[in-house]
Order: sequence, then structure tokens, then C-alpha cells
Amino acid sequence: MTLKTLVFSVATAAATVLALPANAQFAKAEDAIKYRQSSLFVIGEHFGRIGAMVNGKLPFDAKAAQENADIVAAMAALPWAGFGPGTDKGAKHKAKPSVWTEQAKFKEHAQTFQTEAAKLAAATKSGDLAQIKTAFGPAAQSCKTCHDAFRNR
Ligand code: ASC
Repeated sequence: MTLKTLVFSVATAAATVLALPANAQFAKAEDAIKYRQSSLFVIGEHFGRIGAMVNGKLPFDAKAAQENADIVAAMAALPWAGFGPGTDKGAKHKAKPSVWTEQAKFKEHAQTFQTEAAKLAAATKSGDLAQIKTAFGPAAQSCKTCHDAFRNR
């Protein structure tokens, strides 16, 4: 590759990136879909570990509950950027069209989950399983309500 072709390639690549709409954070829809699915999967794993303790399927471990809840709370902000305009297709996924046609409602659900995840993380700081159970219920409910409304089976 000559210097001239290299400069041309870099300039072309930069132009491609700059040509994306300002709100597009992903190179392609497929990446956005992978991103939201991956982040939701990780959230589900860590949330599930707290759930197992709350439901008595795993012995209660206050430190583990706290660590898992901190991960859930931090990651709760992430998936939503992956549901941007045009990401209703591009890869296999289970999101209903209503995600894009009822955006205000979808955003409200996303916000509720973030609020409940923060409350759950705060509850785990108490080290008290009863308090964790109290916060876990509404957090799990927020997952379910959104899935029922916006996710295909
Ligand atoms: C989980 C998980 C969900 C929620 C939901 C709560 O652990 O992966 O989607 O809890 O099942 O009802």
C-alpha cells in the first residue's frame, strides 16, 4: 500500500464514520443488536444470582449479593442505546416493533428498571436478606413487565 492509498483509506473510513447520524453509536444495526442482547444477558446472569439467594436456591452471601447488584445497577444504563432507530432489523432478535413505535413507554420501562436496580444495590449494602428481598421483587417485576410488553417469546 502506498502512502497515498493509505491516506485515502483512512480519509474514506473517517468520512464513513462522520456520515453516520449523530445519535448512531454503532457502526451497523447488527452491532447495536449484539450490544443490547449482550448487556441484557450479563444483567440477567447477575440478577439471577441474587434471585437464587432470594429464592433460597443458593445460600445467602451478603458480599456476593452486593457485588452482583452493583454490576446490575451499573449495567442497567447500557442496553437502551442499542435500541436506536433502524435497529429493528439487522440480526435475529426478539424485540417487538412496539419498542420503536411506543418509544416513550419503552423508555419509561427502561428508567423504572434503572431506578429499581439502584434501590436493589442500595438494599444489598445493608447485608440484610429481608431488605434485599423487599427490593428484589419490584426489580424483577420491572424486568417482567417490560419483557411482557416489548419482547416476543
Ligand atoms: C431474571 C431474568 C429476568 C427476570 C424476570 C423476572 O433473572 O433474567 O428476565 O429475572 O424473569 O420476572
